[in-house]
Amino acid sequence: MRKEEFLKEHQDLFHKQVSRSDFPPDFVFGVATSAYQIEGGSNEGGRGPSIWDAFTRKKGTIIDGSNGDVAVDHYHRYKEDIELIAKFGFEAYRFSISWSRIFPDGTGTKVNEDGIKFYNNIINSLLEKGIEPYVTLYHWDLPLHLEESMGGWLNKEIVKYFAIYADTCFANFGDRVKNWITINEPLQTSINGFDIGIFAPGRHENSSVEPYLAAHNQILAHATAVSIYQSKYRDQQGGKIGLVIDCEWSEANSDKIEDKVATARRLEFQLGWYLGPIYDGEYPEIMRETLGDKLPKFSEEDKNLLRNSKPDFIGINHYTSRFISHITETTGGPYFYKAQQIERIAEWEGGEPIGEKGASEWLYVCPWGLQKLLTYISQRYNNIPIYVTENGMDDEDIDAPLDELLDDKLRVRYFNGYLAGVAQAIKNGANVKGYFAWSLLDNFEWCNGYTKRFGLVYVDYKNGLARHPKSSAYWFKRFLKGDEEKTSKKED
Ligand code: GBH
Repeated sequence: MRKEEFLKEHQDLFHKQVSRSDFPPDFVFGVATSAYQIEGGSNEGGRGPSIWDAFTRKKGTIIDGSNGDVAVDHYHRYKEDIELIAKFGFEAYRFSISWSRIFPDGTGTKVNEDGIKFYNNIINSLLEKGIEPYVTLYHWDLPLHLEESMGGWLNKEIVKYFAIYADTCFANFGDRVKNWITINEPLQTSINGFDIGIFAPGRHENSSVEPYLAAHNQILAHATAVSIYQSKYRDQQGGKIGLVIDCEWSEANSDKIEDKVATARRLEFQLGWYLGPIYDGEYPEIMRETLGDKLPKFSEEDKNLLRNSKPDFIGINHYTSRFISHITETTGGPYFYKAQQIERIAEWEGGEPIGEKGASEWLYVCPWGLQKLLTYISQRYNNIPIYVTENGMDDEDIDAPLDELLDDKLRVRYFNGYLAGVAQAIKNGANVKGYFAWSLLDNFEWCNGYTKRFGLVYVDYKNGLARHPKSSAYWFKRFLKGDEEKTSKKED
């Protein structure tokens, strides 16, 4: 791909000054987190263990040997954290509920009232400040008992337990929570959990089968929860429910037909794998052709369920983009990539990186990718309402004077560029309803432990987990409060 030509065609979003007025007035701006990454309090309030508690204890799984036992202690500091969300002017907060705080062994036999109380406190504190809660039911922290006793997502019985858990959350919180997300990034559970094995439960032994089974059961669990919400709660509570898919943008590496086909295939394997069943009642044709019997089948009953449980919106988690080319040699490497026969390229023709690099290996700053992704989803899936439920970048955890650590210039450029991309996608017709920055706080970044920092707010791990807002948090504040504050240079 030739950079000059490409960027001429897809305008350079970094140089647009984006403002709140580029978005519809009812567009929602929020900030996001997830339970295991921030809560800590792992043995408090009756919480049962999750697969991440067990996984982080295995040698070699987490780069710095850390875990989420304390994380950033949001369990005790949620009030302070909600103050921060309010201070920067966010209108919404996306967080996840830890399943094993509600049902310590996951089975739904005994509701843990302390868990209910904890999330009631969070929801009520948010509403007091006028912040709309967006609640994810599952952000990867499966109750350990469900993994150990029955194989977790590999066993179809999990659908039943997820349904009880979801129902319990709707019943307890749905009078105040109007936006529900069933599952976060089922792709990551499938691939990193059951093929590559870098996420809990860390399996890779049967990677030509298990990822597809784990995906299948997540899709059915999602649909069952939607169906419960829509039949039992929606009329009374008046909320909406959807799921969150993660997707990089894929751009063909050349005009060669095989590269274009590989790119389309890649998008089907990321988005279509989940949105296909949910919208069309079936996996994408290319997946069925490629995987044959390895891909589970939906029964008539399943199809009926899928037909009658269409989500109200789709959440998209998006961070980065890649050029894709077709390969014929697929020896070695995770099964998933073999199944797609793709090469994922992070360079322009000539060797320059596809974008500035974040701290994570996989993260390059390419705002045009989000614009293209939103347009693609709108066109491919019948103009469904979309929320960008995560978007952000990370810095390395380094030792430097605090004021330098807090002045996150690249992150400010990232948000400005990606938001300009969202605004452009909306102008071009995409039905985007809201945007959530990832993440409120530096936190436990899964297999990277505390070595990568995605926060708008710096957390000082060496000094009592003190919170220090970064420049990007103040950037959002000015952006969200609009022109009235733009004129005042003062940053409190
Ligand atoms: C999100 O996933 C998660 O929802 C969130 O919890 C997390 O903190 C955030 O990302 C930042 O990582 O090494 O090339 O195989 C985004 C999906 C999953 C993208 C892991 C990168 C590794 C890609 N991410 N993936 S690679």
